[in-house]
Amino acid sequence: SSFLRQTYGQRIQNHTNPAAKLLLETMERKKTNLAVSVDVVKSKDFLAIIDAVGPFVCLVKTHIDILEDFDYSTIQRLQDLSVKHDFVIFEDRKFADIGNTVALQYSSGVHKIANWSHITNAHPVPGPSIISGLSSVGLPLGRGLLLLAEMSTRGALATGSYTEDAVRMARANRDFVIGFIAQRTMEGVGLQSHSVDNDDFLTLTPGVGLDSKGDAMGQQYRTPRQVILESGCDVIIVGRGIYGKDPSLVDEIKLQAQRYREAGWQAYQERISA
Ligand code: 5IU
Repeated sequence: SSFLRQTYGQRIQNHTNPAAKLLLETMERKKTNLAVSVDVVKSKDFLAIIDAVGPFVCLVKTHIDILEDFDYSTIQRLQDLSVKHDFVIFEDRKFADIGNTVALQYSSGVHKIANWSHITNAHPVPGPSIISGLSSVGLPLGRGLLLLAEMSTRGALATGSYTEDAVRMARANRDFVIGFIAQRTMEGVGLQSHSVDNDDFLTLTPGVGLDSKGDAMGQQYRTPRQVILESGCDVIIVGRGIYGKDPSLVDEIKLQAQRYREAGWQAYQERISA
């Protein structure tokens, strides 16, 4: 039977990767499948939003390269908040180069992503060598990788056989690849119809909004219910739907985080009891 009927807690045993286990444990412990994506350019706003949403999320997704006043002390503060509020860190780096280059981008530069981000992600476009490059850095540190199997944007090219090949690449690298960024579960994708899928991957899904259908730059939003219950995804990733336009409105940000958390958890409870 499907992994989608199991609780997050039951699914911990299906995983060996420490980052996958940590995420599932956090979801079970805090009773939340909400991740917040914090795309703001000032470190002060970045940290204030994370401190506000921290109690309600299992994971915080970052784009560390958009901080205009970045210095490494921001990372220390992010890590302190991750301990204070008990959430996993996911740097949405979307690596896409040859193995040797992504290994350097992951370990080095000013951001040193592998040092602090439990989870990162990569485009499968270069083929399996991108996984070996990243895993040479990340696996010894207990990190996990998500492959970008699909995207939320209108006209995305990651569809059909590209998506199926991404899933095959993941199945061949179960130690490091813990799941997908996708719009639906990849369970059974690319398998013969009679074969059983033994690989419990995590599906993290951006493009989630309760009040808007999209933005002016191709983003498309679906509701937590569509994502978790109807499409079998595991984590909803919400950005502007939660922090809106004004990062100083801390009470409003907390209210929105609670609202998305409830919607996501309700959809999950319906799913496991179906
Ligand atoms: N993101 C998407 N769609 C995708 C992928 C990543 O929106 O298919 I892959 C990122 C971009 C942004 C966040 O950091 O998720 C969504 O932010 P909003 O909820 O503000 O649209």
